[in-house]
Amino acid sequence: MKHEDIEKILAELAELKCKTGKDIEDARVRFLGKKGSVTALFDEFRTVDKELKKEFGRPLNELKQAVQAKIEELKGGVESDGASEGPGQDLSMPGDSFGLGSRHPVSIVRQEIVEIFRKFGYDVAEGPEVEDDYHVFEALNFPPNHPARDMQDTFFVSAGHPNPLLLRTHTSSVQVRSMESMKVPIRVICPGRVFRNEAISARAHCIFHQVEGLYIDENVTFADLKQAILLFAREMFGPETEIRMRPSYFPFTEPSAEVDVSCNICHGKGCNICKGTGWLEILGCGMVDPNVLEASGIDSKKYSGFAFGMGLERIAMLKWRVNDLRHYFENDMRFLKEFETSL
Ligand code: 2U9
Repeated sequence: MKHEDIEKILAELAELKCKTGKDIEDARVRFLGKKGSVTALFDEFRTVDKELKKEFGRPLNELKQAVQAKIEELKGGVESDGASEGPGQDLSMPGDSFGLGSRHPVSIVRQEIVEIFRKFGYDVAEGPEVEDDYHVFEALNFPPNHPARDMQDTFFVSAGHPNPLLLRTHTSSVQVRSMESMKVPIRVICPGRVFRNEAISARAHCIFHQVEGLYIDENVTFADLKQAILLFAREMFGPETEIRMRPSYFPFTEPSAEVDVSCNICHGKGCNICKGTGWLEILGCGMVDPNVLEASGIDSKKYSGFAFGMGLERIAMLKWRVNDLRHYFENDMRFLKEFETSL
């Protein structure tokens, strides 16, 4: 990638003259179309190393803006080219363009995670955000008086019913539906939006996104879980990544664990990102509790399984070192534009 490539296009742009709407559209395609010269530079940009990204990110974005501005300016200047049906109307004029925009960082990490598990042979499943108590709590072994079932923690849509409707607090309800509808072996990954009645702060939000996974077959062991998580962590955070597991508790898995990855910033030496520990927490997991298998009609004597879950905002915060969760929900263009080249 060279600065001359950018300058050449800028020179071409300065010389650009268009008589008709068609000329403008042709010019737009020449610069910004799928095979356009600016698009080609953005494609090349994706493959260059970090240092060059720093050097070329801003000039490339400025180039794109200059082309878009010039096209808009030309559109304001041309007169009807005679192809119009009535006086003062040129139906061949292209519509106003709104620019391409870019993917949201949470969407970028979701796609990355889903692609990794798709490679491992997992299907992708989605389910309703408004769920019933049975699929969110009952089938997942939550006792009747568990705090998550309280109005303090969960948004209820309808109450005073034996199986009230509520906004799902995790995507585990989607895996329950997969267990009901699919035949074992089941390998499924469930990305989605979840809701919890939390006060909004830098570290918590009432809406966030999860990816959860479930694997059920004969003879699935904790060793399989550990290997799946290790392979995922190395695909996601780099081949040198190590994992460690700490015992934990969830109503739906037994035994349960929280998983940390080695900090890829200080490589275990301790820095302010990993708070001096050398480790970063990324997900929770465990062996599916036999009660959960039985509730969905799966014979827990014949089959076993593992499950895991992670918060996407948390992973995105670690990936881009963003220290306030609220940035992901405010749609401030200055924040979103930072991810224009991370497609
Ligand atoms: C079924 C059985 C078991 C899903 C799991 C976790 C552990 C977990 C949290 C990570 C951060 C939620 O986003 S978070 O707050 N999740 O730690 N989730 S095991 O277990 C299941 C799911 C479905 C049928």
